[in-house]
Amino acid sequence: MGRRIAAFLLLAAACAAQPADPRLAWYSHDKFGMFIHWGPYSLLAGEYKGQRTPIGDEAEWIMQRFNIPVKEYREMARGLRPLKFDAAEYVRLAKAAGMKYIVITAKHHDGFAMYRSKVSSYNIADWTGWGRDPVDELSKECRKAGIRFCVYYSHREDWDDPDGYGNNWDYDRAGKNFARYLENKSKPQLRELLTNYGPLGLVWFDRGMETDQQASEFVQIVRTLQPACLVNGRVGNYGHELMGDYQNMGDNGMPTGGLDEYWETPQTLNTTWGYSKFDQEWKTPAGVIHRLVEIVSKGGNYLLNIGPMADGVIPPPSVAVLKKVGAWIETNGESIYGTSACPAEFTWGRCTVKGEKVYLHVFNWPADGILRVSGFNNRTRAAYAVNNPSRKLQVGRDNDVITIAAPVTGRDEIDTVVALEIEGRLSVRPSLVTQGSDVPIELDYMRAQTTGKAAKRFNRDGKFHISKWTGPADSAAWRIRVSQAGPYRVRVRYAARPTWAGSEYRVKVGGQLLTARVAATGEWYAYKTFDVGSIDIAKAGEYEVSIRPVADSDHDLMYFQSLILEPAGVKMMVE
Ligand code: FHN
Repeated sequence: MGRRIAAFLLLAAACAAQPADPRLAWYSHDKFGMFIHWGPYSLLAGEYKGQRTPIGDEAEWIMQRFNIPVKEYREMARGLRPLKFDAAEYVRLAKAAGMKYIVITAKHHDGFAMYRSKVSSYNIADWTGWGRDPVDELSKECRKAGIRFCVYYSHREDWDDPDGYGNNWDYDRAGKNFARYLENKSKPQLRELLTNYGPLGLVWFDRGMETDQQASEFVQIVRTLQPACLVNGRVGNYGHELMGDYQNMGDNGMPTGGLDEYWETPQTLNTTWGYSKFDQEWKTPAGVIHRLVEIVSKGGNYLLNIGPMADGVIPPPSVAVLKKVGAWIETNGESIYGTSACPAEFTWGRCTVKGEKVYLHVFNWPADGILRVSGFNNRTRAAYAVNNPSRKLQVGRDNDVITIAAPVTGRDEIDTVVALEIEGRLSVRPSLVTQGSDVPIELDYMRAQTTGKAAKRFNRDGKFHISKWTGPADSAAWRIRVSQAGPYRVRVRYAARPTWAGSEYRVKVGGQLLTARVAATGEWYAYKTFDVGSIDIAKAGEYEVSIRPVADSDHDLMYFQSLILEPAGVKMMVE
């Protein structure tokens, strides 16, 4: 092994980690939360005057989908008297499912408050004559049970308020005063939620905000009234930099690999968030467990939604699925809570890491019953199935591959978790990017090893990139195996804001260096591909490739997407 490659392996072990923010400690430990979408739309249950919201559509959007007049929707909402609502039952279910936090819609886009609000009488306690406050009841039951209580608040969208965003069928868009909506309803209601329900784990904003200034005012209200309370990424404009404490994937979204930041994906148990009597497309317990493991193995949190019916009853199929998920977690929870991402993928499943243990999640046992784990540099101590820790499994090595003999009995058909005890912290060999014949080598952000502050991130516009790098210690690097010697064009694909233009960066391929200056591409995420120069690869073999800023600065180098090595004579399509 060449000296350069060996140095790179050391670098890989020290790849960039999430910054440890103590406010996020509970969040990164807990991993699994319950999302609840509940409001007057649950009464309509996906049907308005014989028209249905189709499967795959969102039943909580029914007011907007059918342009239901405010007056009519308000009358309908009077009928929301959830006589069977039992907050303790909700919390028991979350606990039984292994969920550690609950986020309930305190106000969704229809503008109806699901708590007793002094700001607007259009709320469940006063408007319906029911007189109870489910947010209050839930917050108290959560506290008793040790579950973190959190609220969802749609801060921009409001189809009921003449000045709110989204209702252009009852209200003339041109006549709206959005700032007045923010001052008169949205901010005061947020203050109520932060004042009347004890400590909140987090506030979950949705649909972004028009300007950074407006978004930062919402963040500020949370920071002032409850400094420990977290704010999700959707508080801010989706097209701009993160303003909250962690990133949200798109609805039901999943990144292709691990990210170097805190993130969460909101997903739902069927295909709608609010209750629809038509939608019976429930995920299976295996589907939920595999998603949970995939999310945790990529360093994220799973916020899984239920949509209670108008009477307060949670649809029985969701209860059944969640209880089965909980039974698996009851046995295997140590492989989920408090773990961190595992940067390796296997044909048989995934892995999570805690201290000197790697949890191997086996979704499909190989036919010969031998689990093969490649890519780990560590020596091993022992292995056992988490559901039967006293019976040690045989561990061997076949060159670089760790082999573990499957337990003969007690395999879990959804996910058998094998704990592999290793010496020291997990060190994973970075994957080798191998060149196909005569094709460009594309080194993307996801396969990079990041160092220093450089971080793989979600850009909230639905794409991913590397950012946060401001100096020479922050880099992205790859190991490649080149099969074709000769000249190569080097191109870099990135987005850069106007104020970042002119910063120098350096691309290194083996011992060859190229230096270039960043060009502005637009205000935010306008990715473009730039030619950096050419290099000569004298012979086929393994090389290290890296990119980093040349000097320290007070801003990001770029939003990096990929580095492309293009053999001379092979043309790539670039935008
Ligand atoms: O529009 C909403 C939708 O109704 C639901 O609340 C989801 C949950 O993440 N968020 C929205 C759009 O992203």
